[in-house]
Amino acid sequence: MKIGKSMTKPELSVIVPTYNESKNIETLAIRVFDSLKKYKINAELIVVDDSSPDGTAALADKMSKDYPVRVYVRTHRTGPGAAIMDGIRLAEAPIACVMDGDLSHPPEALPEMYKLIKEDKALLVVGSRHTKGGGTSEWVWYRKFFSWGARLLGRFLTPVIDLTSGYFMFDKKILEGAEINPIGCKVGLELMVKGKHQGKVVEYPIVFVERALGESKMGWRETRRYLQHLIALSLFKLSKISKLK
Ligand SMILES: Nc1nc2c(ncn2[C@@H]2O[C@H](COP(=O)(O)OP(=O)(O)O)[C@@H](O)[C@H]2O)c(=O)[nH]1
Ligand SMILES: [Mg+2]
Repeated sequence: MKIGKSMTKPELSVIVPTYNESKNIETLAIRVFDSLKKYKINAELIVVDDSSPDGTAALADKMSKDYPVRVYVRTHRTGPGAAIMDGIRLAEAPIACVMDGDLSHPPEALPEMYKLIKEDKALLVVGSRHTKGGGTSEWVWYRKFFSWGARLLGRFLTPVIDLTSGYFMFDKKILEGAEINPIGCKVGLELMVKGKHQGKVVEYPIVFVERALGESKMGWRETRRYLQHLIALSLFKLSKISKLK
């Protein structure tokens, strides 16, 4: 589906990949624009939907009558990573943010994250569950274990503690001259490792809220892609180190 142009040039593009988020998308849009309006930040919301059967795209499109929402519908479901990359390509603002559509990532953090970039304190801001003030709602032991394992595996790729966070904002300058092609959904990790951020990366504390409505779509496929992604990023890192020698 074609996507229109924004009416006025936004300062911030918020990108949300969606698959069956009809129970969350309206609340998400309202909370995003409410939180940004208080600080007079002119933003657009880009919903990248993989033809969800539950009508997420139609609901998001309805929101576009009242809010600067643009909807891009992909005909093939190739996963959140590819959807996010499409969203980044479509973003019209100089600063872009990626967040989940299930209300796990608090939109109320957007203004502070934005300020860090605007005030030149960061080129990449990661919404972090593992920095002082951040957290998660109570997780079952195996989820904690997998999350810990996923972070441990990526430890030598980046100093960022919450390296698997799906909530991140960046100045689009960090894409210039960088070859960004993530395997799987960890686009944030790809930017941490390959983005031209000159080390200006800040973790901003967020409390991750468990999805209340709808279902999680993450499974073994994304886990496998994550492992492949770690291998690709490790090779990238090693090739950079050997070039320096
Ligand atoms: N466009 C698109 N979005 C997806 C797909 N799978 C998941 N998502 C979205 O990606 C975000 C994170 O997915 P979620 O199921 O909440 O993963 P979890 O938080 O790891 O359980 C949500 O906004 C989902 O709607 C997909 O195949 N295509
Ligand atoms: Mg989720």
